[in-house]
Amino acid sequence: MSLATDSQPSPAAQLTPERLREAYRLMLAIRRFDERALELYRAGEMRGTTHPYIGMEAVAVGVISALEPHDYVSSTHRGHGHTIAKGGDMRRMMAELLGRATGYCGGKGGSMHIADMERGMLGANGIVGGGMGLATGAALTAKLRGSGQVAICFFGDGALNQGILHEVSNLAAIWKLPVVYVCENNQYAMSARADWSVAGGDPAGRARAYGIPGVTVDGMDFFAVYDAASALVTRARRGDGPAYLVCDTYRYHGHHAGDPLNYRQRAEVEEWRRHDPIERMKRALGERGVLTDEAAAALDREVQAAVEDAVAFAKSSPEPSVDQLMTDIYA
Ligand SMILES: Cc1ncc(C[n+]2csc(CCOP(=O)(O)OP(=O)(O)O)c2C)c(N)n1
Repeated sequence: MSLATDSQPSPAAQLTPERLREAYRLMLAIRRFDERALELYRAGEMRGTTHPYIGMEAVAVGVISALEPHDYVSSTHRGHGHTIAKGGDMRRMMAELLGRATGYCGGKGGSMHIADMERGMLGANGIVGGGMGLATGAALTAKLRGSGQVAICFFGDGALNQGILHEVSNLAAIWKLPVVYVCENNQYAMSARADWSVAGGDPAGRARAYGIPGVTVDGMDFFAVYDAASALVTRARRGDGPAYLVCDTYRYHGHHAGDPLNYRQRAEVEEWRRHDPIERMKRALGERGVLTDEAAAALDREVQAAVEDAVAFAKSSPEPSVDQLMTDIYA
């Protein structure tokens, strides 16, 4: 479905140089944070695991850049990118990964439970499709309160086949809720290929069953993601209801840090890497005269220093004390 209405410049064409550089910085931050998290896992410094967002940065940043700060986001087990793009604190994230009391969940939740309610980040989620009810519920509250907020529901291609997606899509459509369902089609659910496991061949086409827009974009391209997300968020905010946005993308690394990755061909990985979202963004900003190579390198150094600061903060933080064992639990 095309959302083009007139000959107005695209939303991305209207972004200021500052906002473009900030988007680039956020994409770099996601990559460097997750590269460092992988290193810490391999060095045996992290208990549990982590699901790297590396390769998919244009999706989180493209979509979340189209939001207002008070809008909502629900996440997945692969949640670091969403949290960083929503303005999350890398110190508290890293502390959570390393099980420290200063982490987002007091060190008791780990990578898959990071939430930041003050920033509208409703939480990562170990249950595939678990964010769907959260985002839809948040959109319902926004509608009932008349707050003008929009909710984004990020989920993977594997979650396309969870039953709850049908339930929330139907309710959101009949109640015209301000929610956009963003499918991060990174081609695999663990080792299951999307082109084998997702019936019908066209995930966005499923939106037709609910009478709502379904749009597919190149999820390795910040500008394509931002333009499509802006259009869908705008129509949701003005009361026209939900939509599906499918972003075709790729995870460069394994499903999680310990994945032996014996189910895909090296040539396939190399082909996707040729479309690297960060390199493409850097080139595009260079062509627009918004970011020189020197400025890009300086930003990278700045981001890496911030990640190292987060690691130092985490390592110097205490582990949760024994008296915290029974706090923050329901039963
Ligand atoms: C309800 C449920 N079923 C199965 C799992 C096991 N599981 C964890 S991640 C995953 C694959 C998810 O794939 P996708 O939704 O495409 O997200 P991606 O990992 O590709 O980002 C599965 C099956 C789970 N955590 N929850």
